[in-house]
Amino acid sequence: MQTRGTGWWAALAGVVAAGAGLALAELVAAWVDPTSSPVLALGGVVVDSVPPWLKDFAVEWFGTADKLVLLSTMGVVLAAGAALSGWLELRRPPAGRLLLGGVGLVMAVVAATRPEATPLWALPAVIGVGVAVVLLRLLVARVPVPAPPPATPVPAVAGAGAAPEEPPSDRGATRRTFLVWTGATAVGGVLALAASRTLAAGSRAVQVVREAINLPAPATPAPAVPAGADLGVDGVHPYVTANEDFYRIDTALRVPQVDPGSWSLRVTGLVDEPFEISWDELLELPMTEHHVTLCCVSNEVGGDLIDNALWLGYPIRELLARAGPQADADMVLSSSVDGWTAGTPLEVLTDPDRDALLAIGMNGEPLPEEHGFPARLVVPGLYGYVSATKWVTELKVTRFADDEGYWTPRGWSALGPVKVHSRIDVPRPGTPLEPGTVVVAGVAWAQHTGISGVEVRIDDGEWQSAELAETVGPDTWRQWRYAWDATAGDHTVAVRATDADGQVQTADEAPPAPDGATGWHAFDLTVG
Ligand SMILES: Nc1nc2c(c(=O)[nH]1)N[C@H]1C(S)=C(S)[C@@H](COP(=O)(O)O)O[C@H]1N2
Ligand SMILES: [Mo]
Repeated sequence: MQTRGTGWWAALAGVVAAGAGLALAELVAAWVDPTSSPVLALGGVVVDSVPPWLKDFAVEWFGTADKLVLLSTMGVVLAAGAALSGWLELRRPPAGRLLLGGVGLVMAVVAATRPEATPLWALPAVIGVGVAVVLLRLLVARVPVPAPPPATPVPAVAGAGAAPEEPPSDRGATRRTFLVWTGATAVGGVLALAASRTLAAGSRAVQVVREAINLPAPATPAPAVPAGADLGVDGVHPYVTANEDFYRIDTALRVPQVDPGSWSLRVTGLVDEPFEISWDELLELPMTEHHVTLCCVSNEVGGDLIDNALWLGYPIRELLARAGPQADADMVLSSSVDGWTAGTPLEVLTDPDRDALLAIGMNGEPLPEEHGFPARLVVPGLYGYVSATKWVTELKVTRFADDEGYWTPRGWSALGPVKVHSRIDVPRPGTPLEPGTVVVAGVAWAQHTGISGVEVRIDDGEWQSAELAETVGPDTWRQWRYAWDATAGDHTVAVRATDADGQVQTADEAPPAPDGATGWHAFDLTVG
């Protein structure tokens, strides 16, 4: 079965050659632009082509680890392809090199056609795969070949010795040669990868700039958070979420690094006076501070893709007023440095009673890089996918009839107002409970309308009013609490909220796509 062994060596050669090529591509990418990595570019295409049901599934199962899962899956698929190329190169040369080269070509095209790409972005894949193809040939040529089957003894011919039989030690040497070449290639790949990481770390200048920023004091400060906004129930999500605990959702496989020094925001499209504003100009403007609860449309009933923060920013309506939107416009298409877009109703952004912000601060700090540094949009009352553009660089005033945001052609609604919802944070399902008073508590939200009531139902009983915590206003969630006199046995607990317009959270269950999940958060508990 030595022939099979040979195939495995060739597969190993394929994996090592392709791995070293990709590592080299990373190194070139670190020099071209960190986001030009062909692997990330390919991942970006996968992310962009994900249908809504698969996105739901990924978010539901892996939450914020969905990117890690995607990259690991890609790693496995690429490694399998590389192994196949090694095997093909051994059996049917040059099929292995053609496969590798073909994949490399696709990666080059993919990288060069990403929304934020320049033609130079093809370079990492071209160089990386060029080298991988050469390495593949070199390594496969050194795959240890089993000794030929013992030849039938050739009768000695006068004047010439019999062909000397290959001594076993020679085969060992061949294997050693292969392992030395393969090992050296692997070491080279690891060094290239390490060098690319060091280069990338050296370009962490943005982080340094961010840490040196002193945010301006707000001209319009937010009202103080009342002491009663947090009910102090253990296990209930705090009223304000710490930055490091704030949920993160975006399509960026690598957090965009945006230097405020070269950042600007353009206001364009159907406006009388298009203009551009720099970071320094923005910091001179009178800032507003406002608590807003941000929610993802992919949030399942009972899910945690929702958080609340204190944002500091400049009202978007002021920016739009300066540009002067034309009468036929009804939408603002905001774009991020990485090409992601959101379509937001113009009337929401120009509403004098709604603090839609071009935010630069989050809970007293400059925006964390993964939450959109240096500037993003925050719009009370709309799901993030139609409003909360991070790393924002352009506001294009346009029409729903002419433009659409990133998620709309992917099966999500063009309009995304947040639906009235409530969630039980404690007790968690499966917690052992004693008969007597059990505190049931959680949060409820209906951003920009506000929550006017929360009710709890035990089994098939009557809906009972819960106690509502204080809040700074209608744009944030609200904690609630209900003291349940629990009796021994199995029970079902459910919650529903009512918004300030009197709309009651529906029992009808709907999935997140196309415009947000509905239904009551309810589950079983065992007491005693
Ligand atoms: N540039 C960019 N901005 C984006 C997204 C994105 O993919 N890219 N996702 C949006 C979505 S779907 C949500 S729910 C919010 C999440 O913001 P957060 O990560 O700060 O919580 O960002 C929005 N802004
Ligand atoms: Mo989202």
